[in-house]
Amino acid sequence: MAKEIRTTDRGRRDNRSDNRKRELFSKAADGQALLPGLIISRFGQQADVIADDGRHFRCHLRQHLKTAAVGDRVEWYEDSESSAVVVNVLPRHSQLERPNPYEGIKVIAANVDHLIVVVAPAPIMSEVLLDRYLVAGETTGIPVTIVLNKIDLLDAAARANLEQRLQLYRALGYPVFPISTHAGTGIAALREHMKDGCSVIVGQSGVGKSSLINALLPQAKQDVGAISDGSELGQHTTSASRMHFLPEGGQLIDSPGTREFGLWHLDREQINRGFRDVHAIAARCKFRNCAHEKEPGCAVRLAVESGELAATRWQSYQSILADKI
Ligand SMILES: Nc1nc2c(ncn2[C@@H]2O[C@H](COP(=O)(O)OP(=O)(O)OP(=O)(O)O)[C@@H](O)[C@H]2O)c(=O)[nH]1
Ligand SMILES: [Mg+2]
Ligand SMILES: [Zn+2]
Repeated sequence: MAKEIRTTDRGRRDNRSDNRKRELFSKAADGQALLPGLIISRFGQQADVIADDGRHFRCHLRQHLKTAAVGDRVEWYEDSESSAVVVNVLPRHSQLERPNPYEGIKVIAANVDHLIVVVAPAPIMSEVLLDRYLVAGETTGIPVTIVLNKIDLLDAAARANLEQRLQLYRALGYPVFPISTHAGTGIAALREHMKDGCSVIVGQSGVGKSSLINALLPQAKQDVGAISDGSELGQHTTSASRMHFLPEGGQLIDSPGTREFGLWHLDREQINRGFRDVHAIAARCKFRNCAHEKEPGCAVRLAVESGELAATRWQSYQSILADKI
């Protein structure tokens, strides 16, 4: 089972302290084998790791690995019969984070490939809120997928209206999946989409995120319809983040931290990058630092007038910039 001992330096270790390197070398000198693995659950100073041979281990995390998150590829070793230790987190290709008032940035999930933003006609389908999630999503660099849930509530006219509103997002390059977790509609297509890679589901309260997780993973048994006001957040902080394996392939990370995703303050730079359409058109503004307000030669305002830029997107942009929501 033991893999070759690694004594070479690579990736992130480069900028770690000499102490850290000495520690690794001494570990190797002890004859301990460092094994590759994946964090599938994380709580306190511990993590559940699945080894590449499929065995599960509850591991302690070395002190300096506080930011290790579900989805991280790690190196670990068996300390004794009953104990294992993660000593190294390998470089990530993406991460989902949220600001934490006490500890700075907190990583919610690592190596995520799909950020799934759920919207629904009830409680309300709001472009401003969707755009806000898209801005937050764009800043992670993780490709965003839009899921329109509860289509069972729509008659033909309402359905056509929502499809038309979402056509704008398809044109911007975001895949849109209309589904109903109640009727089971569209779930198979979404599964197919999520098959390669690791997904995280985010969205406003009540859109059906827990219902969707249950539809994708019948054994998940998430609370549905549970009120998630501020008072509930406290209780959730103790529950662990967890990676689930989807039956048809792909993984799903479910973390209490995703509740707050996208709801933090966004700065102007993030907002500019987060609106793909505005960002592309702004390249044609006369002034490079154009605020698209009253500047002469503003291509963005011109695009709003000509209809090239959708009015709803422009309203969202201004409203998010003014931090009105
Ligand atoms: N009509 C209909 N209702 C749905 C559908 N999916 C979920 N719901 C209902 O929407 C409500 C909220 O669903 P949840 O799955 O708890 O929503 P959530 O996004 O997890 O909400 P929070 O945990 O508060 O963030 C529940 O009453 C569900 O039964 C659907 O496809 N159609
Ligand atoms: Mg829920
Ligand atoms: Zn401009």
